[in-house]
Amino acid sequence: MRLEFSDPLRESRLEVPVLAEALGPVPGGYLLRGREVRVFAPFASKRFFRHGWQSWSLTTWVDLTFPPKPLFPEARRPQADDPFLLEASEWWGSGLGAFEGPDGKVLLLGALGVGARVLGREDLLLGRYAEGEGEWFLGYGDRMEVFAAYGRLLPRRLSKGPPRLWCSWYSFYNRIHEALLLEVLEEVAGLPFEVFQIDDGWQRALGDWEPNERFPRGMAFLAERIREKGFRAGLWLAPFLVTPDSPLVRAHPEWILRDGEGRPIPAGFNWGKPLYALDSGNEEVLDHVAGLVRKVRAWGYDYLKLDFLYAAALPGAEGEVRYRKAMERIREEAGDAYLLFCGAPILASLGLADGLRVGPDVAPYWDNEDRSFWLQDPTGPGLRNALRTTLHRLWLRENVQVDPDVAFFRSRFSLLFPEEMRLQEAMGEMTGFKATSDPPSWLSPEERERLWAFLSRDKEVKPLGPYRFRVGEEVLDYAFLL
Ligand code: 9PG
Repeated sequence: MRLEFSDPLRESRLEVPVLAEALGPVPGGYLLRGREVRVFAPFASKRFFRHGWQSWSLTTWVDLTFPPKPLFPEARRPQADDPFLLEASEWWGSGLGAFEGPDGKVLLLGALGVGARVLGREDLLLGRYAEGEGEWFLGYGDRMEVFAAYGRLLPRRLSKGPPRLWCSWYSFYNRIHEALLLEVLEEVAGLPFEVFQIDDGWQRALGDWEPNERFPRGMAFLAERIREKGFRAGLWLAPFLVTPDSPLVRAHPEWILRDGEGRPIPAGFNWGKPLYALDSGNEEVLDHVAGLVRKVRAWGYDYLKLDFLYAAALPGAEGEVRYRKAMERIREEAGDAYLLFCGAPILASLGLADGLRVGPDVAPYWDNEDRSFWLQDPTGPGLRNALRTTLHRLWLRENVQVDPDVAFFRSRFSLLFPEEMRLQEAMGEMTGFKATSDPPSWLSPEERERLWAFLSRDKEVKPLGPYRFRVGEEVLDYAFLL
């Protein structure tokens, strides 16, 4: 069958052959249906929009002349992307894929259900659901309009006012303790933050979500101090992640996600240890995680950063239906708490998350070349990786509050140049999600002034091109980093 795209203004017409059941036209394109759909671009394209699976996974336009390179070490693949995408010798994307035509217009194939992948090969866009059938959107036209048309068909949840927050991770990492956080709390008290979020480092172990010895008065105590200052209290959790030595693994070996032979499915490698996932299809696991959410809410936390969520969807697209059910349960349990999903399968999180991290971690440096170049890993911490993937997911702003990760204002303990910091700061301005980890005591008076302005003033943002934006009075160009 041939689907016709016409552009009345420019009197152009494009006929696109497809192998799929067509359900009819929708604004900006057509609806298709099938387990597998094939779309043949009537033009040769080298540029393919490759959408990574979860928050940290590479999302950018790739050149189809060069096949994907293997990511090392292998032990890190499960936390970098849908393992299938990383094992394939061709360019597959998660949920959607697109070609850029000779005139700069875009032909986009995007799944409307969860658990799909899209291959880009020569003139072929091949979409496939890992399990069962589903619907697809096929659109052609101006790049921004096509992505917007697709986004309008995906689930939405827009909570009011993206948050302004202080987060402990990118200054102290896991070396946090009660006295330190109380000190920072005093420092930030005068600044227009809404949330004070405690990150990784408070818990006894993965799977053992009780305060460690560095938090002698407990987490409810801290939440109360935070609220006294007029902030909402935020807490980091990785609810579906464990390490082989977690007490939870000994107590409930049957909760671990395993393959057909009973071996734990690898969930990555971090904190110097291999990672395992809890089986999100197991009702007892869901009860356990729901209990955890209830517990931290009762401690007084109503902003939850739920991290490493891909673990609940492993082994990849095949696990997304199960993931979504699990997260629906958490959403219900959390009530009106703000849920920031991180390390999370992107499309399967829409409609459930309030905030969604859409790129890798930032760091107080531009790039770690050993990891990005020699290990061919575009998901490691650093501003360059974070900006690249975040830029290509800004079209999700109409569906969820997108979190570009924190901005830096400090020169202390940082290798960033002011121009680099500015590029990340502007991401906060474009998304409205304004966060930093800088303790005010690390800042010079000018830097503090800058942070104050960032938090208290919203700037007008106008796209001038795919990678150029006017932000307030300034024009920022991100094209060089791609
Ligand atoms: C806490 C951190 C912070 C951060 C999260 C997440 O190995 N990895 O691939 C990997 C990726 C991201 C990551 C940690 C490890 O960071 O994004 O904001 O909360 O966890 O540990």
